[in-house]
Amino acid sequence: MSKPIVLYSHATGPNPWKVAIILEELKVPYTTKFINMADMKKPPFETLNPNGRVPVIEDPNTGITLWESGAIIEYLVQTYDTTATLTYTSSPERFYVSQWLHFQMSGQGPYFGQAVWFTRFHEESLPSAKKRYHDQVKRVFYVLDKALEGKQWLVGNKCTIADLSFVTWDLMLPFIFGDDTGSLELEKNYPNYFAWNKRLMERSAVKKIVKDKTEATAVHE
Ligand SMILES: N[C@@H](CCC(=O)N[C@@H](CS)C(=O)NCC(=O)O)C(=O)O
Repeated sequence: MSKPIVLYSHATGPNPWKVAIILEELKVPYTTKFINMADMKKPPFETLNPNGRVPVIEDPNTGITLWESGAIIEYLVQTYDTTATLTYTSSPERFYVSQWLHFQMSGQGPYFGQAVWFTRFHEESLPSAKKRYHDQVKRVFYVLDKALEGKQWLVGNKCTIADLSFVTWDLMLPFIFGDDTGSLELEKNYPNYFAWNKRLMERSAVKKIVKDKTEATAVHE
C-alpha cells in the first residue's frame, strides 16, 4: 500500500480538482491541504512551486514534488496506472491522449480562466475582453463537439485522462456566463459535447469530487 500523496489545493480553483479526479479514479491514497491565494505567493508554499499556484503534489513514495496539473496527471498515470486503464501505451493512441491533454491545458484552461477573470474579477468592465473570451469558450465546445461526432470518448473506446481533464473547467460555466448560461443551449448546439459531458459527470470519481469541492467551498470561502 502506498503512502498518501499530498495534494495542495484551493476550494474554488478548478485545476487542483482535476488532479483529485485522477487520484480518485486510480484509487491512489491522498490527503488535501488547502492554501489561501495570499499564501501561494510566499514561502513556504512558493518554495514548492515558484509559480505560486496550485495544484502541487508531494509524493512520499517517490520523493517527487510536482506542479502544473497536466504534468501531474501524466506522472500519476505513468506511476500508478500500471495497466493503463486511463490511458494507452499503444501508438498512435497515446499521442492522441497527449494531444487532447495539451489542448485542455493550452486551449481550455487559459481561455476559461480569462473568461472568469474578465467576467468576475477585472477592476473595469471591458465588454470586448469579455466577448473575446466568451467566444473562445464557445469555440472550445465547438472543437470538442466536432471531435466527438459518432464517438463516446476523445481517444479510442474508453474514458482516459484526455476526457477527464476537461471536467473541472466545464464546472465553471455558470460562474462565467451567470444567468446567460442557459442561452448557450449546449444540448442543441453541441449535442456530442453535451452527451460526453453527461457521461463524465456520471462517473463515481467525478461525483465524489463535485461533492468534495462543494463542501470545501462552503468551509474555505
Ligand atoms: N497551468 C496551471 C494553472 C494553475 C492555476 O492557475 N491554479 C489556480 C487555481 S485553479 C491558482 O493557483 N491561482 C492562484 C493565483 O492566480 O494566484 C495548472 O494547470 O496547474
